[in-house]
Amino acid sequence: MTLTCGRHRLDLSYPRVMGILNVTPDSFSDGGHHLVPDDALRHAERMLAEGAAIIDVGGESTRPGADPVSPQEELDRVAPVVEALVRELDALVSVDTSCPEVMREAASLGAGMLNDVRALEREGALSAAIGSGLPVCLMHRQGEPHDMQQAPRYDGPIEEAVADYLAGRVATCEAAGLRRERLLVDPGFGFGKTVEHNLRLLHRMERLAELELPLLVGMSRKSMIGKVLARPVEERLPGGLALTALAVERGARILRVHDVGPNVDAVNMTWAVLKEGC
Ligand code: YH5
Repeated sequence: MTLTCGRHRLDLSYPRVMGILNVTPDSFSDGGHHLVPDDALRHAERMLAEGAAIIDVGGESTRPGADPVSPQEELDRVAPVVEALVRELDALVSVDTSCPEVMREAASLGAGMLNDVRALEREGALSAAIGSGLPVCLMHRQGEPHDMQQAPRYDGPIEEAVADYLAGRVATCEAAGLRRERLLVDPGFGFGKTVEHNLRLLHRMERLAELELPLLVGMSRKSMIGKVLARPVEERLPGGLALTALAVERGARILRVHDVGPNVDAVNMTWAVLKEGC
């Protein structure tokens, strides 16, 4: 129930919140192409004060239709921010990357976790992750960001497809020498899934709990909320809080979110009720 994340230990005996820190040029920029680590640092500081246990730093936009980013560009975006968060805030930093070079550099800069939306499928990623010594989140997806939302379909129940895929990746990682104690799994909401797929996957998430690994979920502001409620991205927080409560009830142990304070309250309130059943 405790994950060793570099020099940090993460207690997962209760659900924790991971704050999202995007370092793509459209998020922190001075109007040109210079990232501003100071803004990123202040945003992270606020998320930690609001109760985030982890800061997830991502330099590749994996939104549907996003352009690919070179490893060097991703490294240039992510490395200064990881370094600053570790040095200035002693934060538990997770790095949202599929790129082996970024994994290695992040680990050497003091990151505590790797978060890979491609579940270490890129060439060299599995051995880079093993070498990092860090825990890794393996996420399910169908297709690649540029085409994944075109016509997602699954033969049979989606939760079975997702559970089978994740079990297969866990087996591959273990066979390569990545210890089970270092793995987390994530159903990958929005990654090659229709709204109906996403809703069913959350409804049946107990199927994924059968993998007996910590479950991480990311639904914050995603289009499943937008489509059900007909809300633009800036009005999706209440819908997201409902999903957070349901995910906690169905076994999620890390909630990856933009709005940390409100989600910490939703998690803690839900947990207070669930604890009564222990
Ligand atoms: C995830 O689910 N997602 S990046 C579209 C949006 C809002 C948010 C407005 N990295 C996940 O956050 N890592 C991303 O619509 C992730 N799990 C894990 N482990 C996409 C994202 C987003 C996309």
